[in-house]
Amino acid sequence: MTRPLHSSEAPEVGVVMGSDSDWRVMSDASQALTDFLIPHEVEVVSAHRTPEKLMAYGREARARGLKVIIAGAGGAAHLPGMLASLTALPVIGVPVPLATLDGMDSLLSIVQMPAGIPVATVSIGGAKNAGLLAARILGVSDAAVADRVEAYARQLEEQVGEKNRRLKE
Ligand code: RP5
Repeated sequence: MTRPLHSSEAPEVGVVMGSDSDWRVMSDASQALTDFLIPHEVEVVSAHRTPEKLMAYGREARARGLKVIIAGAGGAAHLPGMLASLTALPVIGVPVPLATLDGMDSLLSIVQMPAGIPVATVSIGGAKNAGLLAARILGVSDAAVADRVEAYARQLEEQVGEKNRRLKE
């Protein structure tokens, strides 16, 4: 499954997941990136079922021009941590909740990285924030993206203001 959005441009973010069954959660990351006009690719890479692909993806990501990797997995969720060990790119981990254990297994296996190999872990099922965090990282060196992040923050602020006005009507 490769769905490069804005396909005329080289992808800047790799959205990877351990299984196509993770797409129900990970599509939120892709949507956020699309909303911020960030070219990205989507790929299933399983740490356990496709270990050779995992190694190649991690080792080649930087040379292919990716700047951030968002990796989601559930259960024994080794994908984000393994990718972080294979690349110097920032890796954002998304714990995908499965039917058992409510995603606590995914969260703990992604967040408990050994010192030296960081994974920026978002909340269980927090794929949207993973996309937004990737936008903020890219925004450090891309003013147009940073402007969109600021505009989005103002939009959220206005929404809260509007809700407060309605409460008081
Ligand atoms: C993990 O196993 C995947 O990330 C997924 O969350 C989970 C179940 O995968 P499937 O059996 O649905 O393919 O590696």
